[in-house]
Amino acid sequence: MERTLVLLKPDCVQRRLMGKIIGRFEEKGLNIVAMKMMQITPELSKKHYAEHVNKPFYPGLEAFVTGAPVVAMIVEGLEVIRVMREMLGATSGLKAAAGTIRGDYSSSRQMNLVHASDGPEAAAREIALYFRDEEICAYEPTLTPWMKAGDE
Ligand code: FUP
Repeated sequence: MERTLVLLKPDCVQRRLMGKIIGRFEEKGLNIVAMKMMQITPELSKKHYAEHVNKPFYPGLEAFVTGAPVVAMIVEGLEVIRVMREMLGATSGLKAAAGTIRGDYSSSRQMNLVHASDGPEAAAREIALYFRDEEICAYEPTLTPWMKAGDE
């Protein structure tokens, strides 16, 4: 079982799309094991986007992600890091395939609604940035026997 860090970004909160997008994760059978609404500070933004801090688009990105609350969550599932990235689609909503979350709801590269970790190292780093161990509510969903075979 894998875990990934997902953020419903300020555009998602402001556009009242939180419920729809959380619903897609639930319908897929993914397991949300931590979730909170919070305001990202400039300091946290710089840590989260450390690889982009010196890029020309960073100041606009920081203003955007710190400009309204986000919902941070840890989502658990088989191969969830890849599965979640595929559910989100390409970074730009203009390029993302129809049927993906960004493809269906975003027409922007910056305002692409949702962030998800892009690999196991990023997931571990980002989960530690947003959550303390005691905020994680690991549990065995009662639906598991109807979501996958026992040997999957
Ligand atoms: P992703 O992994 O899909 O979140 O995308 P990246 O790590 O490439 O980019 C991080 C964030 O920077 C994205 F959410 C979108 C934003 N971005 C811009 O605002 N402008 C750009 O030119 C590239 C990325």
